Amino acid sequence: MKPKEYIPPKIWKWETDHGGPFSKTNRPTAGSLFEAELPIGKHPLQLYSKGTPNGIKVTVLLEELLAAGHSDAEYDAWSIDINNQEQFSSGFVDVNPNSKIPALVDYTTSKPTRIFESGAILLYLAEKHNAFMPADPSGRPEMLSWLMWQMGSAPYLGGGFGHFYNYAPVKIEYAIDRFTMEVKRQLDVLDKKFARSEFICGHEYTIADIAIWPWYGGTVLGWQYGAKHFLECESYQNLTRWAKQLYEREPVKRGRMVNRSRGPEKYTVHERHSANDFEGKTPEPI
Ligand SMILES: N[C@@H](CCC(=O)N[C@@H](CS)C(=O)NCC(=O)O)C(=O)O
Repeated sequence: MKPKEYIPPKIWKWETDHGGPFSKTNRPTAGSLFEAELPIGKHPLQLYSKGTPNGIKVTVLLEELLAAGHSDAEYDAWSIDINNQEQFSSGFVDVNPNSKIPALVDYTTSKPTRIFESGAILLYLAEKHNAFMPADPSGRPEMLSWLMWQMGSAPYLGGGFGHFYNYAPVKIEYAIDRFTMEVKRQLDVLDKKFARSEFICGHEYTIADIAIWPWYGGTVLGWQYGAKHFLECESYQNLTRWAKQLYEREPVKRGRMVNRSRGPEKYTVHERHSANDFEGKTPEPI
């Protein structure tokens, strides 16, 4: 049966319940909804996040920095319950006026520095520590291109495909077709790149890999939207090779556990305040 056609009214009006799991969270206005301070821990970096793909990017990089010996990358990772509107507290909005995780505050600067947008946070941390960037500056444009590619492309995978395939209260063929087409094209872009190159920028592992992995690696490993077979992810063999190769890294495994809110307790480090928080925990196997 075809869904009833929607004729848009002259002016759109916000119904507080449009249906779907995010109907109580999403709103057409910005700004804080209530007064509350953010907690501050003892480390130089304070991360306010959740274990979604955008959050995982940052915790993977922080764990990579610590594993590489950058002890000033020690961080507290606080959990922001985005299903319970904690992203709309006055304290969070001061750090990110866009009310989305992840958001970071660096207390090592003369005045605390706030950073929001996961791509900006990756670049800030990589530049600050001069790590996970191409050793030769001539490689920087390629790395920035893939980092920006990820930031521009993933909303089609998450907000487009993931939303209409997995979350929308009605299955709309037109929307699923449109975003499936685009996501398969993106997966093919990556698969063709990884046929020629170990990492996204060649032989060096950079923040561009770290940005792409939770979204596109997570999709081909079957962690996103239950869509592995629908998208025929088995056919993207080069992308799958790269996704598995990254998940062999201990810091990647650890980063994926931090602030995680779904799945068994043993795979989850709800908040991370020191390396001890991983004790008794185990990464989810592929
Ligand atoms: N472009 C942003 C997107 C961040 C984003 O969409 N975060 C989601 C979780 S993955 C969020 O906080 N959603 C809560 C909301 O929309 O209210 C980034 O990369 O940091």
